[in-house]
Amino acid sequence: MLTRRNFVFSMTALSGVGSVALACPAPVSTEDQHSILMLNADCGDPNTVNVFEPAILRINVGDSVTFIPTDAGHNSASKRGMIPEGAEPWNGAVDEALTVRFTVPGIYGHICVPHYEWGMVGLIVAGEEWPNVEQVKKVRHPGTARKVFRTLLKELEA
Ligand SMILES: [Cu+2]
Repeated sequence: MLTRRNFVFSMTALSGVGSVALACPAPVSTEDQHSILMLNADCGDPNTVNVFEPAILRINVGDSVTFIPTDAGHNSASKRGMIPEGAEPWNGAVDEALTVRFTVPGIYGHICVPHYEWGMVGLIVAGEEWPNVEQVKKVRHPGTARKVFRTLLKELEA
């Protein structure tokens, strides 16, 4: 399990090594348990701030995902209109880990409430059938979230 202490340690260990990219811990995944890190900056691109890592996560129906508060100030909440019919919405507390199990196939859009309009959003895709894909595309978003969701959906369908 990833802890804040591990993360701080790895940051410290790498400081002074020159221009190494941000020391981002890899999200831990087992067969049916996955994690999404909530970060202040993208690991590969420090200019992209406030991100879910990974931004797109594909899982099997029935798998669980834990949102991990690697950096402070973030949460994950399902976006209204962007989860399949019959699925349970979620709204995690800022700075707290939250585990959600995905029992309904489809696409799930989620947002960080404090950074939604700045584009801190992501997609979780459960299973190979996406009954709600057209519905998901119709949802409107403020600011940068619009562009990021559009990019993620394009990536997903590519
Ligand atoms: Cu955030």
